[in-house]
Amino acid sequence: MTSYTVLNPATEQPVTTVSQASSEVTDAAIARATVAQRAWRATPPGERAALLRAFAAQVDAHAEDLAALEVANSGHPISAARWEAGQVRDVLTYYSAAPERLTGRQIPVPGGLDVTFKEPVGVVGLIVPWNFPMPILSWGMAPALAAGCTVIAKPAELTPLTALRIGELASQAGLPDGVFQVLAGKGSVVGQRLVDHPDVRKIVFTGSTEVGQQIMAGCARHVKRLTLELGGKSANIVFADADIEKAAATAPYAVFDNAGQDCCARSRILVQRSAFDRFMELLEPAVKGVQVGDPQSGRTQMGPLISASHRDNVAKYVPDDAPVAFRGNTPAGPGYWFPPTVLAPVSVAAPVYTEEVFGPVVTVTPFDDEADAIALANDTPYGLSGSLWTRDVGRAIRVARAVETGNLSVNSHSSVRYWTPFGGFKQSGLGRELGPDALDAFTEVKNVFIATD
Ligand code: TAP
Repeated sequence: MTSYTVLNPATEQPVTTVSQASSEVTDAAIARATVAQRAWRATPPGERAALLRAFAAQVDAHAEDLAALEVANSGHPISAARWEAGQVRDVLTYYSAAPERLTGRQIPVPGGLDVTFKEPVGVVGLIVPWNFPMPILSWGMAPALAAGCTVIAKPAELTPLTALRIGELASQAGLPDGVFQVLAGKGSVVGQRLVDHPDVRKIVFTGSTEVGQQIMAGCARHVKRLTLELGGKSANIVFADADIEKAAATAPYAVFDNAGQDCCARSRILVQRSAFDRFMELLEPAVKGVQVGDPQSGRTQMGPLISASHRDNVAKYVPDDAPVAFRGNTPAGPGYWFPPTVLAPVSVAAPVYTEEVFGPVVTVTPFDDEADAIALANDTPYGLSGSLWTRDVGRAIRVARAVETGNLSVNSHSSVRYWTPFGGFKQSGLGRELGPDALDAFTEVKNVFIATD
């Protein structure tokens, strides 16, 4: 086995060293998961539900440790990391109700009785990115387990610590051996093996569109079930009739949350021309007021970027001659810091406007009318998230229906709610996670006809 030294992105100091699984170790885990799945799907629904509730209780009891681990591994501010650990508990609790509600249908047919069953797809490979290690793990893990699937999770190489700990908590909660396994390792080794192995029946992948395309091609060879949650370049559309103060005050949270390393980041702010100057006046103090610094402090709102190489990628979008309208601050000393940065005016052909930066960089662009706003918002291969601000209810509904995106908030900067479906249009992904129908992605419909004549 090889090993990987995890660095704290706020201090650049080693945190710990983690063993990385090989292809052979991955095969052994798949074999365990395949055997475990037969017993797990046969476990009475009430028992599966109770085990998921016990798992949620373990996460709750260790939420503070999990949050501290994420602060050290990912540099997330402690308040955000606490929310993330709570999200794992809440998502497990939400889906713990599902095993006992996994009902099929009875369909009227001549000559007999027709019923459908929702059968678990089997072993699920869950490939997780580094930006939200805990929530994204839970969005795939909890409904898959509830459906009667077994799960092998592969966290990102950079951020394995909370996933490994959650794997231990699953065992402590009493989940049988092989039902939920976490394999730290490289995407090109562990992730690729999960995609290529015929006994893994479904892949849930969250990450870049580029790797998602490769995974889709790999899954096609086995006609393997696949959910893809990919990149984004979402718009925050502000009409002149909106509550401009609120739109400007919340715009930094809509894009600088997790230092902009957020697939839902509204990294293109579009403002109606007549309100543009007023919006910029209000945005400047909001951006300069973002508290960037020690992730362990309860006052910190934004931490560092994940790595030195990622900071270099982000910095390429803001060269020395970039049109910086204003920017926030960063601490001096070690850490992969990048200040919240607002660019305007920016050409709609510029890479910073068209590409996913995945850092705390936002462009602000004026638009003339509703049609112009919709055209600008849709002028991207992505379609994951977005916000729009207006006091006109008719316009809110018209524009929300016209923007090609999977998740949209009106007069709000919020993104993901585990009670509601989440996923992307266009190159932002395939399929939906979360919400009441999430188990559809982990079950196959079986139709059975019973002759009565
Ligand atoms: P990627 O580089 O695509 O990596 C994502 C995961 O895939 C990692 O665990 C990675 O492992 C693994 N991987 C890499 N190559 C693989 C291969 N050939 N086969 C199987 N697995 C492979 O993305 P990232 O840089 O970690 O995350 C940032 C991206 O994720 C952004 O584009 C962001 O928008 C997107 N994202 C989307 C969402 C949703 S919900 N739509 C949420 C969060 C992030 P290693 O880390 O070991 O390479």
